[in-house]
Amino acid sequence: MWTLDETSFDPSKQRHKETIFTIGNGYLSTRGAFEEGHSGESRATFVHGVFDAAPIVFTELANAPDWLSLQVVLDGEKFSLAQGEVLEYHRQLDLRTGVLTRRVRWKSPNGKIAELRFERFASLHDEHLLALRCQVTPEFEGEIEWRAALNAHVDNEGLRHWNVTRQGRKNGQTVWLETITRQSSITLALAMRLLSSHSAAFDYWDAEGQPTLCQRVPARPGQTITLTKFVGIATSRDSDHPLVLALESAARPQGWEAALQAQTQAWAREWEQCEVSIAGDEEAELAVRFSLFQLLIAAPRHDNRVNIGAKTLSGFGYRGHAFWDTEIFMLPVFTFTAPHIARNLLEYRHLTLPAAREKARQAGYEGAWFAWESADTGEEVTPTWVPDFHDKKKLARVWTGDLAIHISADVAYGAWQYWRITGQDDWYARYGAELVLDTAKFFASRAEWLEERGGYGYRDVIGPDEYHDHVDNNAYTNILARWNIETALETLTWLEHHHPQRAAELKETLNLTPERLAHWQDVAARMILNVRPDGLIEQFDGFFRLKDVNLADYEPRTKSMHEIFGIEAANHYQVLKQPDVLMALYLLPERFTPEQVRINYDYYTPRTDHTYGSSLGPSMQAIVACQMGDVDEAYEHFLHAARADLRDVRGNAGDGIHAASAGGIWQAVVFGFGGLRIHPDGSWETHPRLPSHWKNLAFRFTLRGQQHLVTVGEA
Ligand code: IFM
Repeated sequence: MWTLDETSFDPSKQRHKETIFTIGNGYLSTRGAFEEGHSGESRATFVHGVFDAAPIVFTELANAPDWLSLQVVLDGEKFSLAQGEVLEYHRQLDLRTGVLTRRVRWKSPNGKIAELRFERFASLHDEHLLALRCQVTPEFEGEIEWRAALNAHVDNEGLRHWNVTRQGRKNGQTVWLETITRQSSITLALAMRLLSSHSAAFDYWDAEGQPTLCQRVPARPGQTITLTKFVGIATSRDSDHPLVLALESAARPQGWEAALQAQTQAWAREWEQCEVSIAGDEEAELAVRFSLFQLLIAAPRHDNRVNIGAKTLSGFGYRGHAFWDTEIFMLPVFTFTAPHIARNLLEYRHLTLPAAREKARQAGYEGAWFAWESADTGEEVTPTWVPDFHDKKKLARVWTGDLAIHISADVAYGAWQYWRITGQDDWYARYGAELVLDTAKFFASRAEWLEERGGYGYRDVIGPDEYHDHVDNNAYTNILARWNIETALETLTWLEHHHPQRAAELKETLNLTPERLAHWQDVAARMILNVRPDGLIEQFDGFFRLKDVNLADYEPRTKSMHEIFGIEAANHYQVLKQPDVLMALYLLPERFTPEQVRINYDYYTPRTDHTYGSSLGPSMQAIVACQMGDVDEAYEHFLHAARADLRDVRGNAGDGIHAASAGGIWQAVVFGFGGLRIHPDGSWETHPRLPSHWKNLAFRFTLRGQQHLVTVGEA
């Protein structure tokens, strides 16, 4: 199944639907708001890298000037779903082509009937081009008026980011608008070129910040009239002359059909890399394709200075900030299907090394400590205080920016995995190795010798399970930190053999003296891992002494256990927001036996808040369940992840796509049900475990430059 369909409009679901009908091209995304607008909408376009200062969250992606705006006036009455009567309605997002279509048969309050068909896409072929077409077929005799605009009067839920610098009309059918962000001084230019099926001249309304072109055409019953709106968009991040680039981009397409053909071909090439099909389960197939689509429209193709935010470019949630969600959940999708995108995302981390080093230095450590929430510069932008969910008048302290140190190992893991899967040695020598070495340096300096435990560990951290903060020796953190340090030592040996000059350079710049390397070895060898003799790993020091809880006693519930217990009290219970120990076991399968995975799976699974905890959890839980052979349970978790956005089961999809979950859905299909394993020597095999109703699963992946197609099940 390739389409997402909506056959009636329900204003109460508007924000959710705007999110899932988001279109984009890796340069920007536009939420699925209506061209004509609707009250209560959350209309937004986000362009990668266009951040501006904001209170509390430090910086946020600025909602760009609106390019969609189009009013259709039928014999003096403005088309709007808020009035008149909707006789027919169908909205469809075609994931194969990235085109969003809406067809409405509408009766105005005065009884004028017309069919309106809107189509739009953000060109994947030309990332500075946006295209919109409206076709109106009236059932009355009279007049139809188009009012097409560019609009700088937009905001981020109340906060305005734009000043208008200039605007104008280039020729009869083209107008333009230039704006600048208020604090970061990023110029953004838009140019709008209209093509009409009717020859009447356009009037220009020079409204401040809203250049508008209007055309009135005669309406005849059954005769379709068409308006095409091409919009060029560019910023000072792309060019010294963004207005010129915007005008050129808007002028380039020959017409709608030509632009659409280029779009269709570009998407066909995209899907060739990563297509997944599941016979026997339309919901699962749509969910994985939708997830891929959402990741692909957020994935920077030509820019290594940006990352993908936790809500992609599809909503205001998390303000465009990027987390470990990228390296652990989304990046594998790109590493295995579109390595050029993965490389851009990792190079962003490389470019933000100075900020990561500064963060470590300011806290009294060495090496690179990446920001838990990262935006344009890589500086820490995690809000320090946010409104408490129990009482919005109170503030709650957010500790992740101070304590979630595992982010550095997550970045290192992403870089190392990219190397292992793509085999790009030169890239690793130039970029990846430095990420791995400098994060290891951080972990070695942050480790404390804990005399009473006879080992090294990390006090006062937060692991993936954020229901517990200020914990000592979080299993995920310690396991990944040890892996990071060991991998750095191996990396250095590899560099010395294969890229001796680069090895010497990095030893010099990172001050990797023999004493330091000996210390790394010691830290890794004597890292506290909290493993009991039977293989069960304690999530952090003292976890097993916390109050145990039977989550079934709280059912039915509609809230997370964090909300039920309260932020402070949740610390005292053995309840997890998301898998923690299991995540480490999943990422480093060579280091744990199946028996050890089983014992940890059995312990932690019933203690995890799968339904209302983190959206990052269910897909990972599904993968480990598959590995355990619990396919039915795996499928339940998978469906929960699959429905986070498509059915809004968590009630917050309006804030934007759950990007980590989207990446996790692909991983669950490929590594979980498909059972794909890559061995250290570069060979691969599959251990499929398909749900009984899946007749066939097929997916593609690329390993060391070679594409493979895996098919499992009935031919
Ligand atoms: O990174 C996640 C975190 O693990 C759980 N809270 C939400 C963050 C952003 O998705």
